[in-house]
Amino acid sequence: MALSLPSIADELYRHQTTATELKKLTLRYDGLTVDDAYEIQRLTMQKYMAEGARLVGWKMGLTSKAKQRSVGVDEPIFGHLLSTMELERPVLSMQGLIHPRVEPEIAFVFRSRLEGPNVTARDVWLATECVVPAVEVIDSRYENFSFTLVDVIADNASSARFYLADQAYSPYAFRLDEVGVVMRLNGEVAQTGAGAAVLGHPVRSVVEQVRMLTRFGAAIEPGMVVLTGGITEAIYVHPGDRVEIAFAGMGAIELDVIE
Ligand code: 0L1
Ligand code: MG
Repeated sequence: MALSLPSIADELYRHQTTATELKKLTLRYDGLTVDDAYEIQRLTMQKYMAEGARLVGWKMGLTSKAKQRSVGVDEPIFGHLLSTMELERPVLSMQGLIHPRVEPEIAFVFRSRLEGPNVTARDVWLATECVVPAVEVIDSRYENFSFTLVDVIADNASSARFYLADQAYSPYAFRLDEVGVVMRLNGEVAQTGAGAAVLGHPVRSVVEQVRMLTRFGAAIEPGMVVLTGGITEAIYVHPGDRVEIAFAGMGAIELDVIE
C-alpha cells in the first residue's frame, strides 16, 4: 500500500481513541523506517494536542534486555507523555483501554532544560528536581500486543496511562540501580526486579532520552517528567485487580483496576 504518514497517523489516532485493535502497520505498508515511525508518532500526538492535551514529558521503552530481546532490538525507544494519560489517583479504569499491562518505573522530574547530543549523567543529576516511584500502563493498539520496532514506535511506544506516587525523593537519596521492586497482583508476588534493569541505571535512560530527543529537535523542558523504563516485565490487569508495587526505601503504590 502507498505510504502516507498523515493517513497512518489518522488510523492510529482512531484506534487509540476508540480502544480498538489494528493489524501491524509493517504487515500492510512496505518500507516504513524508524524515522517514519517517529514522524507518525509525532503527527498522532499533535492530534491530541490540537484537542487540548498538553505534552508533560517523555517515556523510555524497551530499556531492559528482556524487552529488547522480545522485540529483537538492542536499543530503547521513546514516546510522548500527555496530560490526558496521567492518573490523578491510583485507580485505573479500563475505559478507553484494550489489553492493558502495568509495570513499575522510576520517574525523574526536571527543574531545568536538557538538550543536546553530549548530555552526561552529571548534567542529568544537576537538572533533576526529584525522583518519584511510578507505574506505567502500556496498552499496545496492535492485535495480541504483537509488533515490530517500527510498529511500536508509531503507536507512541504503547503509552496509555501513568501514575506518579505522592512522595518525591531527592535524586541523591538512593542508588537508583539498587532500588529493589516487588510487584504483587491480588496479594501474590507477580514480578521482582531492581533499578539496574533499566539500562544498567535509570540515569542512563535519561541520558539516552535526551540524545534521542535531540535527533528529533526536541528536549526535556523544565517541569517535565521522564518515565525511565520498566524495572520488571509488565503484567496484564483486569477489572477487580489490585496491584501493589513496593519500591525499597521509596514507599509503595497500590493501584486498583476498575471497569
Ligand atoms: O514501556 C515500555 O517499555 C513499552 C515499550 C513498548 C513495548 C511494549 O509495549 O511492551
Ligand atoms: Mg514503560
